[in-house]
Amino acid sequence: MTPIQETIINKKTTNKPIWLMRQAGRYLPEFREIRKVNPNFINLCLNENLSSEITLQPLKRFELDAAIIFSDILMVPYGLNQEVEFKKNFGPELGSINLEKISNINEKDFLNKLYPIYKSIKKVKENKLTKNKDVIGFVGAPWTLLVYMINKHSPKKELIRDFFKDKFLINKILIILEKFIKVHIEHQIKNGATVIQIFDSWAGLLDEKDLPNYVYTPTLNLVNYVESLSVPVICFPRGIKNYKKFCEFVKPDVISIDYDIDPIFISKEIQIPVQGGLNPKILLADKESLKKEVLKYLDIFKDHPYIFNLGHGVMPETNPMQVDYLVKLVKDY
Ligand code: 1CP
Repeated sequence: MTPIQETIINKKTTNKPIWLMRQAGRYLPEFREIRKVNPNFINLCLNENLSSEITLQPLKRFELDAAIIFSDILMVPYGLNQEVEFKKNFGPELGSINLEKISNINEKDFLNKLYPIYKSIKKVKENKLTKNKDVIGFVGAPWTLLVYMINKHSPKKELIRDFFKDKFLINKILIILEKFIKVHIEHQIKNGATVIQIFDSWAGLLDEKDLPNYVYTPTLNLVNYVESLSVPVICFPRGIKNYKKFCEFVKPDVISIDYDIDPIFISKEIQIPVQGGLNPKILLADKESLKKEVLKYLDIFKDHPYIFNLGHGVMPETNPMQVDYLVKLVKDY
């Protein structure tokens, strides 16, 4: 069993496995080299040789317990034939939605478009660098994908006005998303993903009263689906206030927490395995401050099944030496 599986399945507390959100990416010079000559981000995700190489880059440097596949949550809207483009210094920009076009897409066309992602996972799984480690597949939660599909760019702080105006459209898209997210999960697992993480990056934009409809129920359906395939599932409903309630409704195998939530409260109130929490900004500080914060999380979760991770992705300006120091601190604890 891998260290992460021991934490999740056996609820082991004596080891603290570690991987980092956005561990493959912009803070690594070897990634920037590849990115420089591959300006089209979608094409890069669909190049199985390069995407598998990028996935493995952090494992060559650091003693991490998992690889997370180099792809993006917006590959699902792309697979559904919505235009998706990543613009420099702006982020994603999506095309307008043609409900008829999206409703008519079949599984075969979707899989054909995303086929290189599955090949890339297979390559990563077969590489000796992932021996006795997990390969993490992932999807965006229906709510977060809906936000990008309707909003058409990052909501940053707020949704476009009239976001909820066309309830028919929203409900229709949510049904289509659930179906194809499941297809995407299934094929990641078939090709070697051993854990699935569901990113709900914009769960925090919703009012408490809307969470059951847009977050709890759609996510629960996915959690049940992943569990039916006998693979553990990690949920990251970023920015919600009530993680306890989320866990009671959705029952994931692991809950990933952001850095705004009090880890002491979580360790007392939540019994299931926990992941993450450390503010990624602390990696930009000096070693002493970093050490203090890392030990804080490790101490709080000493007797809890805990996977070390951040409360959001590694920032682009992070020095890889700091990541190295962080991983060593966790391994030496
Ligand atoms: O080089 C570049 O300019 C591209 C930057 C980049 C990278 C490296 C983007 C654009 N996506 C990714 C990869 C990625 N995205 C991974 C795999 C790599 C890894 O984790 O190491 C994963 C898991 C994601 C997930 C993702 N994409 C999320 C969920 C997590 C989160 O950050 O909240 C979201 C919201 C996206 C959308 C996205 N992709 C990229 C951008 C700039 C954005 C928009 C973010 C925003 O709206 O603010």
